[in-house]
Amino acid sequence: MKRRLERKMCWLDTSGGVESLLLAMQKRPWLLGVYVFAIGLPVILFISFMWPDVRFGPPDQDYYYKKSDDVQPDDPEVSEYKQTLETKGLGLMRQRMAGQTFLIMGVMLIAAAAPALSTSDSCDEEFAQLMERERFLKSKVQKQKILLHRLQQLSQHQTQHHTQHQAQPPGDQAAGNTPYRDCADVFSSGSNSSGLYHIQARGSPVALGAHCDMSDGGGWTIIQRRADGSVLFNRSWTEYKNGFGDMQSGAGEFWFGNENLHYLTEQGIYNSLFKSKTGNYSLRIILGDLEGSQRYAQYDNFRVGPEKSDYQLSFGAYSGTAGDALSGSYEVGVSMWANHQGMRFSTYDRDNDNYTGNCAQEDKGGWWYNRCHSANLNGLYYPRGYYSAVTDDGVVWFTWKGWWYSLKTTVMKLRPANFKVDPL
Ligand SMILES: [Ca+2]
Repeated sequence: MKRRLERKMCWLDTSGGVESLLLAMQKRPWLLGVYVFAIGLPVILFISFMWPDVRFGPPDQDYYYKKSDDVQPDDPEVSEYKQTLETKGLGLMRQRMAGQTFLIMGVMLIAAAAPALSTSDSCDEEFAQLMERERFLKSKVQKQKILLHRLQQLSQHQTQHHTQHQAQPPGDQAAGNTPYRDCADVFSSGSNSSGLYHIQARGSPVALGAHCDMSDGGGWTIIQRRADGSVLFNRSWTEYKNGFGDMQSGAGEFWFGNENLHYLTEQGIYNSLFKSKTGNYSLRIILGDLEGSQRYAQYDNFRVGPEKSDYQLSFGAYSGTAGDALSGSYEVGVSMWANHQGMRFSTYDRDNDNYTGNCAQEDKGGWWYNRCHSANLNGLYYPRGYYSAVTDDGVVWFTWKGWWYSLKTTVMKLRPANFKVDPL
């Protein structure tokens, strides 16, 4: 339907007008002869019809005879002959008129058809251009459809990702500006539901998923979780460096990663009181046994150094209910070999401890071993609590359950010290 309309419009637009005729003659010079003939012949015929005395062509013998002055007007023979000649002249004139009529009709037909013939080519060209334009637009529409389809797929993917990882609350990150520095930043931006969020600590080259605990006062960035022994914690240096485990589910076991720990604790954006660049994070450790009891231990100024220091550990004052296992200050003499303060991180494939052997190998985890530990939260998971083994390789917090009890649950989480008044 659309093509037929286009063709009809083309004929209407180009079949008339002096301009189109001139254009047609420019393309086809022989049309000039047609028009000269079409105009000139009717003029000649009109003149010969109106003024018979004007002759075009050779003399007519009968006509000259009829006009001769030698013939006597009163002669009967002559009169009869004149009548015959007049009759013949009338017939001849009628024949001429009929011929002229046919000629004029023919010329008119040619004149009428010529513009149409001349314009048909230009119309076809225009039609071909329109068809080409239509093909071009169709291909462009097709490309746009493909692009739109891809954008829709991307949008769906992002929506699924968004749903899985918690809706991002309004704030700097949602506005595409500064990313969340930690879970306290997320909490301060208005989100108070626990789950996985994207954060990027200052200095960190990449953003990463972090589990945020918005209970317990909110704003906690979880750096370690043990829950059921489903994840192996006896891992290499690189794995501890980058982090491992189940970050997707809300209760999965994982290690946040030493590199991330370093960047997270290095940033000093929340220390408004002391303007200190480092050491302003509090570490809170929540421990649970098989009987359902929970204890906690908290340390101020928790910090993990860069990799060149082997992720050296430093922490401040202890508070809590589970005892100060990290410093080993619970018993005179113990801290000499069980204090984790200032210890460098060790894994089975990188021994940075103070022991002649390899603590990480013996105690089945990566940790800031000394010689070797009184806390081994990344140790081997024993599902029944109390265990017996060659070494104290369980999930140990000595000051609560001793070396031979492996804890059922552990959570290590960080929050800026001046985030808010601690509810505990
Ligand atoms: Ca060693």
